[in-house]
Amino acid sequence: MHSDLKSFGFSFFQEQHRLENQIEMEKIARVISDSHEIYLLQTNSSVCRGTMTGKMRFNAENRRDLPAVGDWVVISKPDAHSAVIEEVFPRRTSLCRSAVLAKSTSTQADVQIIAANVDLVFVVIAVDRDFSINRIDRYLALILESGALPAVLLNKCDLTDEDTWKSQQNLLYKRHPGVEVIATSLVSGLGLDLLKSAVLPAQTCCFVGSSGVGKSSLINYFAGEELITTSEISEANLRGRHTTTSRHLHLLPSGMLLLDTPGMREIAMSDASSGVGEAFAFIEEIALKCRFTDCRHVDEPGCAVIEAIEQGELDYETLNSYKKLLRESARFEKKINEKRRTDRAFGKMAREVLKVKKQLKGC
Ligand SMILES: Nc1nc2c(ncn2[C@@H]2O[C@H](COP(=O)(O)OP(=O)(O)OP(=O)(O)O)[C@@H](O)[C@H]2O)c(=O)[nH]1
Ligand SMILES: [Mg+2]
Ligand SMILES: [Zn+2]
Repeated sequence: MHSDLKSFGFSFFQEQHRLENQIEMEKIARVISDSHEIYLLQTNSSVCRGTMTGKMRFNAENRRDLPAVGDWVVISKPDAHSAVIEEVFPRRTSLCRSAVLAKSTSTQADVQIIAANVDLVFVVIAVDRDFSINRIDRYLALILESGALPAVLLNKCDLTDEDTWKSQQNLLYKRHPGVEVIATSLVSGLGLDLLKSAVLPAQTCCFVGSSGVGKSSLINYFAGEELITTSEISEANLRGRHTTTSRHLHLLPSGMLLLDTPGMREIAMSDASSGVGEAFAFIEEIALKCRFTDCRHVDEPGCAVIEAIEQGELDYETLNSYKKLLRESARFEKKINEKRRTDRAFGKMAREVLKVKKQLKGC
């Protein structure tokens, strides 16, 4: 199997940064897996374990500043088997979700990077038990915000009749006309050739979705072997235990670069208002014709969106999902801004304490 960085997706974007900053090729690696801040790194010639420098950890204002799977990083190698991450290359795309826990206070707002520098993200849905249009809206908004291209895989089509998955597919085409929706089944083979043709070599593709929908099984299928452990949906996964527990980027012999992620129970919005706008571009286009530029599309006179609903060109459900996601993004943005202010105030205080300590030492 090739293991040079180009097959791992090193492209013009990274090369430009490398040249501008005069980074030697030997010092570059891609993060192919992370588990509690222990990273697996693919270098030009081998795979090694890596950690980040203390300075990087200390300077990180939030989790966005830490390395994530898919990142290109600058490393130093104290020995042949380990590496230290010194710097992260600018990300071309970064798929994030809110890491705000339901019960957390506003100061705990943070983002979690699901994957960096991904080109194409497949939202995997199991048609028999997992289809929720509002959850798909949410995924699409976050993917579009990330800069990657989204697609939906309606998997396990063998478990429902054709009418069921076709109506899910049509609903998605109507709601998100620009998004590819591929119906697949690993049992009947449906859609697998189409899926294969959607994945280009050296393009990084990521699979996201709930636990048990078949993300790892799809990657195994393309690998042609049991690369990753998968499991029957058991009591354990129904209670929320996932078969895949860490993110891992796999380079398959065919040249496919596929990133497996653990199932997500909750996909909370981060600051993604432009992604929401992109996912619902048709609503934003109609809204351009509203009389007031700050129209909330509730009961304002001259609201083109309400008019579109009355004319049957748009349904309430879709408008509600759009408004809900925008509200959630705005709430998150507010929280993260508050967090930044608190962190800055804390940083200022810490610096002042250090200054006083130094002065005292000098006495
Ligand atoms: N009937 C049917 N079963 C499938 C299909 N795809 C996957 N499965 C089964 O679904 C179960 C769960 O698959 P996994 O690949 O482990 O699911 P996952 O999405 O990786 O789950 P997590 O790792 O927990 O996030 C396994 O028993 C698979 O064999 C399909 O198209 N049809
Ligand atoms: Mg899995
Ligand atoms: Zn309006």
